[in-house]
Amino acid sequence: MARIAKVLVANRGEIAVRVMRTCKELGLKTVAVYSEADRTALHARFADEAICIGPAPSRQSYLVADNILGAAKQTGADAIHPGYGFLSENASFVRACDKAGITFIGPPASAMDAMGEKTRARSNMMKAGVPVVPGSVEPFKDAQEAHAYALKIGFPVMLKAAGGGGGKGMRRVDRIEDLDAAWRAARSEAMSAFGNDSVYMEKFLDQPHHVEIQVFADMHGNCIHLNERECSAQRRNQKVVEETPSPILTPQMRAAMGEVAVKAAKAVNYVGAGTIEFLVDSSRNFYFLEMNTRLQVEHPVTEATCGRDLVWDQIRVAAGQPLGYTQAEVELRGHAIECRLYAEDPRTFLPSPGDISRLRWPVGAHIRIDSAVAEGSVVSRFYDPMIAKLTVWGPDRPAALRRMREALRETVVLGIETNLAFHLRVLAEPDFLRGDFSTRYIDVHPALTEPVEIPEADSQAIAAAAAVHAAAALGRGQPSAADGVAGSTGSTTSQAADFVSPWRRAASWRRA
Ligand code: MV4
Repeated sequence: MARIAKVLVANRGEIAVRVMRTCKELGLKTVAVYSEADRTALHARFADEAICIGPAPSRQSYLVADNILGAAKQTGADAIHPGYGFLSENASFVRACDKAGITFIGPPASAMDAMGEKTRARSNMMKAGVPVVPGSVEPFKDAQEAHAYALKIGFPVMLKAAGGGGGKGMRRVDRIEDLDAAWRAARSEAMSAFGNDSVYMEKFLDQPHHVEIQVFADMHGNCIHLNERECSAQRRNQKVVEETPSPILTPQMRAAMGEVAVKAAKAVNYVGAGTIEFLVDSSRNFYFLEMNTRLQVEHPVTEATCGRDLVWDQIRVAAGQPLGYTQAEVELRGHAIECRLYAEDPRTFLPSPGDISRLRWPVGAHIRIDSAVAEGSVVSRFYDPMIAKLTVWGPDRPAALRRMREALRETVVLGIETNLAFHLRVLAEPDFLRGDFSTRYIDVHPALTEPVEIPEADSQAIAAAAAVHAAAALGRGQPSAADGVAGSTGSTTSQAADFVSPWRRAASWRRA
């Protein structure tokens, strides 16, 4: 049984803060690491101790295993939580932790190896009796082989990089005459993304759903699942909205997918929190896509419906304790939705770094904010532009959707551009409200991402109006004139609430 008393969080931003919160609840000491660009970042200030691990670029700081291990030794941390991204799925880092006698809060290196490469993962899953997307087991030696295989399984096909997931090195091919060009493109993209130009082939699935199952295993042979997350609302391989339960799953399908996910995790002797991603086709067949051997960004929706703290469970399992609950005890209560708030230009979807001049989060029952920014924070161009996650829970899907809409309407982020208005559009879009969407959802609803003409609004007035709205929601009535509202927005709460209409509050949607 490993002793864990001090946890170093090898990450930044919202996930670093989120992990530290649980550590504090457990009475564990926390160590933050930060780059020179993050000297004043919230995650560094949130920890008991903070160590600078290098210059702003992640390659010189958050991705340098030696610097992180050095910080752990210097501070006497006995465990490292990697968060997501960065070193979280790096098997050599896990081995380095093992060698240094530091507990890695995550799966063993061997499980990462077994799931890291897509072709290896597929062949491991096939051996275990887990359904995988039909296609080749091995990468092809040359274009000739790819041709022959495509003719065998029939078009359309998907060329995919063997080296890694996330949509890089992926090409849909509809006709034989397009195969050579796609083959070359996939290989070169795979090379630059993963340093490995191996490419294999799958049958193309049309408008699949992306449904993933949360799994959890301990060192004592217990392995369970905590239901699914529906992640079909994505743009360019970036998730924007996630929810659980999935609107397309029946209890029978949930049980079947859960059972397969547990089988997949057991086949690689998994320990800790993991996610089995599936593609679900229009006939509701489901296929293993890949395994994420980490805690995921969207874990709060699972926590909201299962009533568990997954980081707490991760720490206990890493310390060698049993999971402590059985499959039969896993709950699925109500419905939870997460919206990812990105600092991005609403027209180009390019990151929009800058200084946050005004910030107001929604308040209320069953609303959760995971964020590591505050008024005055700088959103750095060096890192992921996700600035927060809004998660709401409701007794059912319509209730959760209503709560999310109101939560978004209470949210104010000024100084940078965000996708707040995009989220409000999704939450008003009929197909989404019906739960009728696949991974092509955003592509087939171009109106969601069209710019809208809004009047130039005064940022001070908008923030003040939001304060009125929030005060009214809390039943505190009118704020004083000192809050700067009366003169600019009129004096009734209804007008003030009106003034914070989605388009205006997204003041970042400036006139094009
Ligand atoms: C597919 C597919 C259709 N058929 N594979 C995209 C990300 C990568 N992890 C796998 N992806 C896909 N693989 C076959 N054989 C469609 C996608 C896909 C997708 C998958 C999950 C979530 C969003 C997506 C958006 C577009 C395409």
